[in-house]
Parts: sequence; structure tokens; C-alpha cells
Amino acid sequence: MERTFIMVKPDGVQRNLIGDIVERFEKKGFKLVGAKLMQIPTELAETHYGEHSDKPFFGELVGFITSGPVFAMVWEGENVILTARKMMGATNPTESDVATIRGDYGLTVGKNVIHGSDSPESAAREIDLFFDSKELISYEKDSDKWTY
Ligand code: RTP
Ligand code: MG
Repeated sequence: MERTFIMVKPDGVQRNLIGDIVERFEKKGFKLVGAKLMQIPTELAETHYGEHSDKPFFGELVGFITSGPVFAMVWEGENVILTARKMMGATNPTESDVATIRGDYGLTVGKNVIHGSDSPESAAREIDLFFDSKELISYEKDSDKWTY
């Protein structure tokens, strides 16, 4: 079953959005297989956002993501990578649809509440960067048979 890395960014934690975001993914039918509140060290932030190291906003991005605790999660389910990106909405909240997380709660591209892996390769890389395999749990739920 597919897995993806999802993170409530420091603005989302400060604005009390952890519960809402977890609830959206739970109600959709996805399964939480790992989660932790953490403060991202600068080096991990630079590695995580390495694809943007040449961009003018890189310093600001690393500064923001390390500015306070984040809530890091791994979610599992059919097509979870692409579906999570749809649930998040477009990167810039001025372009994200209503009823998406960024569309409902974001106003600026710099503080857009949530991160989610954008491909199977990113998901594998980011899960490995943020979680030890011992922190991820495979388990059955009675509701699985009503979801699939
Ligand atoms: P994320 O990686 O955080 O999930 O966001 P994303 O895939 O939707 O967007 P991405 O292109 O990977 O950009 C990473 C983050 O950089 C910030 N950004 N700022 N000032 C700007 O023009 C600009 N462009 C991107 C955003 O906070 C974005 O989430
Ligand atoms: Mg991205």
C-alpha cells in the first residue's frame, strides 16, 4: 500500500490546525502509520528542501520551516500521494480551491500550512529522512473492509 509524508508546518501548529488536518485524512479513509511533533534542525530542512536550494526564497523557506515545531506524519492508502496533494490544494493559497487545506486556511505562499510529498520518489526519500523504520507501524483496522 502506498505511503506519503505529510507535515503540518509551523504556522499550522501555531494556528491549532493539527486536529483538523489529521481529521481530514482520517475521514478520507487513509491510515496514520507514524506521527511526531518535532523541531526541524537547519541541516534537515536544507536536505528536505534541497531541490529549491538555488531559488531566491530558499533562505526564507528554511528559516520558516525551522521557526517552530512541526507535526510530521506518514499516511498510508490507495493513491495517497496524489490524493493528499489534491486535499492540500495548490502551493499558492491564492490559487488553491476552496475545500482544500490551503484554500481554506492559507493566505500566502510562504505560510501555506502543510507539506506533502509530490511523487513516489519524494515520498520514499522524505519518509526515510524524517522517520526511523521502527517509528512506522503496519496494522489492520476493522474499517479497512469498509474502505476498500
Ligand atoms: P511543499 O514542498 O512545502 O509541500 O510545497 P509544494 O510542493 O506545494 O511547493 P514547492 O514548489 O515544493 O515549494 C516549496 C515551498 O516553498 C515555498 N515557496 N515560496 N516565494 C515563493 O515564490 C515561493 N515559492 C514556493 C512555499 O511555501 C512552498 O510550499
Ligand atoms: Mg514541494
